[in-house]
Amino acid sequence: MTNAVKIETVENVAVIEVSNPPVNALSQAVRAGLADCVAQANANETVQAVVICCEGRTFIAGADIREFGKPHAEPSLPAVIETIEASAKPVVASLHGTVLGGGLEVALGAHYRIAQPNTRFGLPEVTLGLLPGAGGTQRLPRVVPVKMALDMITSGRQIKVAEAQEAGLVDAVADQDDPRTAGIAYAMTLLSEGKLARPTGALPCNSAEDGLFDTARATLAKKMRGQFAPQKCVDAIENATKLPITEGLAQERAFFQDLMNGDQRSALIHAFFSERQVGKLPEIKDVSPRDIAAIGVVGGGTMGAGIAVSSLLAGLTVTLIERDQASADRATSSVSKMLEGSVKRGKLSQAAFDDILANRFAATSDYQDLANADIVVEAVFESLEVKKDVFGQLDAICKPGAILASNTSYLDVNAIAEMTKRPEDVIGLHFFSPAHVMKLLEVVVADKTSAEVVATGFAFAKKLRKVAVRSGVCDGFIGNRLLSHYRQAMDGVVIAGASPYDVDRALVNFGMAMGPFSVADLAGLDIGWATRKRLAPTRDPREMYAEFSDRLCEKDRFGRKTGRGFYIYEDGKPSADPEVLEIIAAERTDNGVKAQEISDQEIVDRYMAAMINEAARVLEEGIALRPLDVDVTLLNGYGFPRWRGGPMQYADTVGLDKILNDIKRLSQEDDFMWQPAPLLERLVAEGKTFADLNG
Ligand code: 3H9
Repeated sequence: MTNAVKIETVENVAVIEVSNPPVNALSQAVRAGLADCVAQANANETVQAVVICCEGRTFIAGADIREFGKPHAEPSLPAVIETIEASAKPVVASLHGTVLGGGLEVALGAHYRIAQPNTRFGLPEVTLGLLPGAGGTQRLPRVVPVKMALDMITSGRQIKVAEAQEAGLVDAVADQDDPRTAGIAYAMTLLSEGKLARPTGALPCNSAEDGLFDTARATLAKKMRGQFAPQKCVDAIENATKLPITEGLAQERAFFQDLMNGDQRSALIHAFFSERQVGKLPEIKDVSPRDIAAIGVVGGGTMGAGIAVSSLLAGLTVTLIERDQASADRATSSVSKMLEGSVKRGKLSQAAFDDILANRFAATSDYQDLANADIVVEAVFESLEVKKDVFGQLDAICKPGAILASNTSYLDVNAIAEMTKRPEDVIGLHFFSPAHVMKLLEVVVADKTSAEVVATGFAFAKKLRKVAVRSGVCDGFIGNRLLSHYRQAMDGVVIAGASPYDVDRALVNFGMAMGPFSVADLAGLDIGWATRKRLAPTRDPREMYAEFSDRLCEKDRFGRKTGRGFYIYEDGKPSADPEVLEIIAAERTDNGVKAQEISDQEIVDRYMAAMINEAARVLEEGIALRPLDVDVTLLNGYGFPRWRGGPMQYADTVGLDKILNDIKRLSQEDDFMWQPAPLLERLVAEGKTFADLNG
């Protein structure tokens, strides 16, 4: 027996307790310990019932994902669960915390389930590119309706106790707050009622309504485009309704192994761990963040209002400053509209909505109202002069220790910090639009920003339930700097012969949430235009400059907000516009370019090569600390397909030599745009990967 699992007898009940912090994952030691203890309990004549429970903050939260991709160590989880299910004595799983994945499968292998009132249940394997591989697809639809099992398994969503009890997943809700005591008491009650072992696998599978599986396949093909696991989940659950359990389990195992060996599984697990690693930075280790309760926001446009809403939804108090009372009133109405949306989606109660507007939100035109703010986020017009002016005013008014943050998406945070007498308190907090929805927050650390302020930036992001990535200062930080570069590569593809619609289609098929020209229309073409004008004086004459975007802006075609950009929007629906193609064709003619046929694969290759090459530079300059910071940025702010893991993971998957070869090939057409990044060349020469740099 191992330390991870211990067994003790209390009267006639054997209590098997797992202790494997932090989340009691099913490592080899836990699996072996469970099987061993269940065998001991069955061999012990004084034992009449068995309880499985866990120490710490949660029941088992799943298989140990760190073991995935490594050689398998016996016993396997399916075998352990079969041992539990085959126990001649009734087995009770006493649940608390988050009962997830393999943890829920262990609970389904037990004969009875009792749960603490705030327990949550889920089979999130699909979010890791897998299906439940230890009987979950076969046992869950034997306990709850098939439709519900299908929904839980293909979405990975967690359910609460009330739903679990109503569906039959838990038999009882505990009235003692200790899972061990609750489990023992429940086991004794079952014994007193003469209850026997009740193996889930021996129950008939619930029946499915006609067409359920085909509809699910079609819906998932759209909703989880490009992913294999959701379809395999449907196949496995359909098997449960048709095959004997032993065959269903064997098929499930085969599907699981297939998915386990695939790139999508490694990419999704890379994303999972990277999002947990991204906030672990040497500079803030053991540094306590400052307290944050009162937030100031300067500017009540879409961004400012979104930042205010995000903070309000996190329980913070917000004072928003606009230039005059009329603008402040408009900002109040935008904020309350966004909050109403949250009420409609069931994310906010009507009472909480009323409380926010009455007590936690104010919009004014008086900077003095920011005197007590713990942090002020500036979200005014993207002009260095305007921002410098705002920071001068904030410096004069805000209390000592208040953090002054800029939401700039490109500008120099060092120059902004210089406008204050407290550059150590100045930081960039780059939110993404809509700020109350998008997960990413770039925490931009300027030369003089103190570690305490960086730590507070990360703590603030956590409060807002956002994923924060550290970025150094450069034009566009991590995300927008990459975007400028791959967008330029796509402008090159368009001049060479593809249409913006070809580019968007190829990249959406690759898995991007949107193509770059649709993104530009959504952001507003005037934004990119302003940036191009700002950078014009420093532009290198060797740089290829496509003018078609400027031509559109000159015609006041600023994208969605004006109803026309690269696309025409009617009732919000985009369609291709022949006039755009004419503008592009004219530019080709002016430059003596003969349009070539460019395949979708070539579009993807150029897009990825540009993104990866620039990311290698961003890494070498220390703007991003590790490749995983780049991946987390692109996954959470730029619609990069999670199942490809991010651009750095993608590069490792296809091979860095292939990326370098693409760049070298393209440099024959444009040797300014396509200069290989020295880091990429070095990694290829040394036979290394980006993952090797993650530490
Ligand atoms: C599965 O079960 C397959 C089976 O069907 C079949 C098998 C044959 N393994 O998220 P947190 C670490 S697939 C290893 O910050 P929270 C995590 O990396 C699995 N480590 O805490 C972090 O480490 P560190 C299905 C894990 O309170 C620490 O624990 N299960 C695992 O915000 C704390 O994590 C899942 O997909 C794991 N399974 O959230 C559940 N899980 O401190 C995945 C966590 O070194 N986990 N760690 O950075 C979660 O969703 C959340 O971690 C949980 C806690 C909700 C449990």
